[in-house]
Amino acid sequence: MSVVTIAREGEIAVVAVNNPPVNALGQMLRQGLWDAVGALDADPSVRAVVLICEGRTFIAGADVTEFGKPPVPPHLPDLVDCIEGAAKPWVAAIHGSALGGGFEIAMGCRFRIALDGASVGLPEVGLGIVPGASGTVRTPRLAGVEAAVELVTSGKPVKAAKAAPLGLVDAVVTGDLRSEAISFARAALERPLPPPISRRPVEAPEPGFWERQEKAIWKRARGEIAPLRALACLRKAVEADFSDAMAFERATFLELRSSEQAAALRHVFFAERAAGRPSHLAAAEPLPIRLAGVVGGGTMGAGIAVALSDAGLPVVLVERDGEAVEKGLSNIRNVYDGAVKRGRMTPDTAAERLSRVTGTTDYAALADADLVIEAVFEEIGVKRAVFGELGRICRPDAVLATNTSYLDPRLIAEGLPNPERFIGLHFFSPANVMKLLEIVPVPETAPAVVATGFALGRMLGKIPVQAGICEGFIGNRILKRYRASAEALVRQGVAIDAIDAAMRAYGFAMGPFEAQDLGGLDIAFLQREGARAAGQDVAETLGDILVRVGRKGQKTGGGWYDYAAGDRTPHPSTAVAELLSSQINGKADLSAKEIAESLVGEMAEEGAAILSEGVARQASDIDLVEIHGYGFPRWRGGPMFATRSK
Ligand code: 3H9
Repeated sequence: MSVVTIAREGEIAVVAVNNPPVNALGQMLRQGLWDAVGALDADPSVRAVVLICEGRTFIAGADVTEFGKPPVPPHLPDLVDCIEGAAKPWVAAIHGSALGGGFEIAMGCRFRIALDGASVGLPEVGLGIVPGASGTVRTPRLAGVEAAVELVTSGKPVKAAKAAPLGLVDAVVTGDLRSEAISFARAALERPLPPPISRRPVEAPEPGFWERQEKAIWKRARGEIAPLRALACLRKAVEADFSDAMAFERATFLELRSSEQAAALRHVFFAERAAGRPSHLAAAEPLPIRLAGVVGGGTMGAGIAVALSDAGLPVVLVERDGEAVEKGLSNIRNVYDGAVKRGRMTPDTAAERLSRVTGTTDYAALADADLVIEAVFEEIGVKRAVFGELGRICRPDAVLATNTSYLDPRLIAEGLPNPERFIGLHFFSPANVMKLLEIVPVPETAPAVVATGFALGRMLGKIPVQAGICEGFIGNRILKRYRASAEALVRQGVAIDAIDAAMRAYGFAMGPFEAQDLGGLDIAFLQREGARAAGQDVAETLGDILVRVGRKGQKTGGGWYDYAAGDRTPHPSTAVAELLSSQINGKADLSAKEIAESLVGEMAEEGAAILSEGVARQASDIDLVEIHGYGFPRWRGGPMFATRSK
């Protein structure tokens, strides 16, 4: 079947694109559209053209799978020019998303109308590139410099309702898009046509605008190059003429397309899309989830309840007594209040989502739940008692999940009737925000239950990754190695703040020691103490030395660093230097690059061990865990990608 077909509605031609799954602009589609312009220009009975797409979305952009290959004509910028230069006006009829090259094609059209709920955007910076078919040059001419800078440098799509007042689309319609677009085209023919976007003037911003933007983007980007390069293209679009700006954009696009950062971001793009639908579960049918339960209303349980309610599920929250139920519900309320305060949610939406959660002390309320997630205190006896109750009360086919971080799920499940419905679902705090979900089956877990874990991940908008059983699963095991390796550098005489600064320069928001001060050193300490009490041989860490004198992090006024009261700025601590002096041998002189390479290398080495033991199914899963759970810079592609032999 052809990827482009042409139909007629009187004097209006309707060009329909059908290139599943997302109508990406592969060579065949570009050629098809190019030929359509020629054919319709040559047909005197056609007065206007509607461009519409089949399937789930308008054109979602260039075909990213073509990026590693030599470009084949017709090139996208030429196609956009060709549509713009057509003798008849084209109207882009947008549903789903018009993204990247898709929105650039829409800007080649004389008009853009969008279905209510559709979005438009230029997400290229997320792929380590800049728009390469006039996105940086036409957008400021269409919607002004400020809107263009926001759209291009953030990469975030905007919904039609917001796009219309910005001038990105001419009209928002409801109902049947095809007939609305045909009516729009007919009406447009009755009026003088607006000039093509390339010929519209662009107003320069006020003095200092570019410098301010550059500073803000530089700070946000933390080493990511595409947003700053995109800003440079936008500036050129305002300060040079159209064709010079196009040449500048094209050169920047081609340079970045073959950059290491773009390769890393493409790797993450495809890994994320593959994550939700693992091939080994292709034959397993997920179980339906209509009613969910959460046991435990602490920070983690409340966050999980919010995530479930946000996805539209009714949630039963079970706690051990009335006071704990109230506390759990108030934890949930606080999350929604915070979202309203920050303008992320309307009060009505927050109230509706809150009302989907009911609190109780009675396990019987879980009798009809399809899924129950246990998020109680990390202690084996407490968790087993919960599953004792769940085994008694819940339907035999209900999926029962533990949110343990460190305990062995096999021990938690011991004695549970129908253990094939048991699974570990490891959320990351705050559970309603963090994208990562580690899915940890026990040997008995049925494939359909594992598939249900993945389906839940998709439902909650998370990145689900399957992990095998070992201490810390994938993420916390690598975290442990990372922290131990950072401590080893301190023992060799590398300064604590030099290590943190090196990891920030690498792209992390925080270094390993600052991060521990923020989260508290005591949790990992207690865990080590627990293992020691159980007879395990756990070596004394530098962190242990600090916690033993009460330095648990910011909450105690000091950890690896000192803090002034009410201020989160870390100050290197002479007290810590004294406490640790007997542990430090030498004065290693490593550059920031050497420090980061050493620590990322350690993470990757642990990752390799995890892979060889079968704890992770593929290297890209480890990268996703680090990016979505531990702040690894996305544009580095994750530790496995960053250290792969090239
Ligand atoms: C660009 O346009 C550059 C230009 O400025 C200049 C060029 C000269 N290419 O996400 P989903 C696949 S850069 C190839 O699960 P959804 C995806 O891998 C591009 N394939 O669907 C998956 O494959 P599979 C700028 C693509 O409904 C399938 O489609 N555009 C592309 O949840 C379904 O994907 C973007 O960055 C692509 N461009 O979401 C848009 N996009 O089934 C990226 C998707 O084999 N795309 N695939 O696993 C998206 O954001 C989402 O796919 C979208 C649909 C919102 C459209």
